[in-house]
Amino acid sequence: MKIQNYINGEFLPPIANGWIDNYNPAIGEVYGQIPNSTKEDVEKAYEAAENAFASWSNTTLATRSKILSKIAELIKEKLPLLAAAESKDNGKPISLAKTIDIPRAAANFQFYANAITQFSSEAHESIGLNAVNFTLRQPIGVVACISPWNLPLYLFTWKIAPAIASGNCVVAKPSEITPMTAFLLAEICNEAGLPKGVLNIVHGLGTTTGQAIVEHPNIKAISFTGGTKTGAHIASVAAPMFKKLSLELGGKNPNIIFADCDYEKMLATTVRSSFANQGQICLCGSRILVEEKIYEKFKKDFIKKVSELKIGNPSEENIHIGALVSKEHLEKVKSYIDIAEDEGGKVLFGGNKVTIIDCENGYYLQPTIIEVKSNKCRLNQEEIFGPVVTIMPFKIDEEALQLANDVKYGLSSTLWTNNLKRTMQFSKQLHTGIVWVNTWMLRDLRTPFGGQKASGIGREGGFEALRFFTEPKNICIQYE
Ligand code: TXE
Repeated sequence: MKIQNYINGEFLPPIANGWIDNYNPAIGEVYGQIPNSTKEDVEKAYEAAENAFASWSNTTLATRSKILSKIAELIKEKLPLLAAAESKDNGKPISLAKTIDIPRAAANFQFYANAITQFSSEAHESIGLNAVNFTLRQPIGVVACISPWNLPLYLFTWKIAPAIASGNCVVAKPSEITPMTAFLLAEICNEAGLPKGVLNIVHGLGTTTGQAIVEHPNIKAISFTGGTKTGAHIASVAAPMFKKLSLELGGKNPNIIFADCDYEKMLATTVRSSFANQGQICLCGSRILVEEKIYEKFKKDFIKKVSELKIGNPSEENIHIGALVSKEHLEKVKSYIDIAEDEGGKVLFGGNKVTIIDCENGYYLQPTIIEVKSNKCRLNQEEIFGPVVTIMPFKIDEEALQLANDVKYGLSSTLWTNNLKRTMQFSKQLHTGIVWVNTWMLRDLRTPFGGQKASGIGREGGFEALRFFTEPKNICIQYE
């Protein structure tokens, strides 16, 4: 099947007729093709967006809200189709796509359908000067949304929904590795009555299509989620043009476990936070730090639980771990396991590729637990982004905090303790954008979402995203 670009409400092939193969990671076979769009396609998408802007930015909030709600409704209606497409494209268990990815994509639209009707700006009265200031928050114009392959529709819609809710028109690019649900979303947008040109989706490689979007002089803001290296590159291209940037990048998140925690809840959640979506979530807790007192017990119990996870064909309902997203990614993740021993680490569980009957060429890897001696090793410093976690013990709070913060990344952290004083001390001193205490991945869409340090700049979510996608303008009126 050939996916098409979505420009000005129409489905179009790429102008230069360049195509890329699309793989099904569960079986390692090509099952379709996607456009490798060039600068010309991006220009066409930009022009459609630019033409739609005057009208869309003047559309009432009630109308915008209604259209976004309709999109949410249609996503829910088509959940089985979208979940199957996501699982096939990405390799994730169908159960995960059905319960997390697709419901969240609908929730993103529903949330911003409501949020835009509640968004407000400030007024400042300059007392004694007979003046009043108010802030106009106007849409930026044509903006770009570029998203990755790990949570394809979930992250694509997390950007698009606030961008269009606040009156912008969008040129968007999903990952070339997982383009299918973005393509299906385009059909939904037409069905929901989204006016032509408000959302335009161009498919293609990061280095061609993505680069053309980032370089476009009139695309004034870029919301990007992806690798830290790509984020740095995009920032270097965008900075001289003074584009507004929101970058949600990689993580190397600590999962800090104290002996006084609710042990069973911690254990069950830690299995999830380590291996959900084959460990391919930027929020996964890939460095597990355990208080020495319970280290040996935790090690034994954790290995046992992880050994019970079922790896298999992602289209089957009862599996926990599906395929990694691509052959290249599988090799990258495996290369970290291969250096474990040289780095003084010991593989406690897993470490091997897995062959699944009838899916012999799929990209399967065992969930892998590696015990490390130091936080300085590459396994603990670099984002692996797969089903690989490291564990190491610590003795006291200060040591745990120091280890937790001793990485270049700062996206999220998880803390397991029932001590309130410790909770507050860690919450204040952890250098991450998100701190989960006695839970993981509990998301309230109103909260600011994003990272510190090499995990990015800016925040998504809630009104933060609406602020990002609008330009504040100070109006100062003096009166007699
Ligand atoms: O991501 P890329 P990749 C991390 C993870 C992974 C690594 C590389 O560690 O192993 O990044 O993954 C588009 N201009 N994360 O290479 O390339 C690209 O087409 C404009 C963490 O797959 O960053 C895709 O749409 N766009 C992350 C998007 O950027 C460009 C999730 C992300 O792809 C571009 C994914 C360019 N020059 C990977 N180059 C997270 N934070 O959740 C690429 N793209």
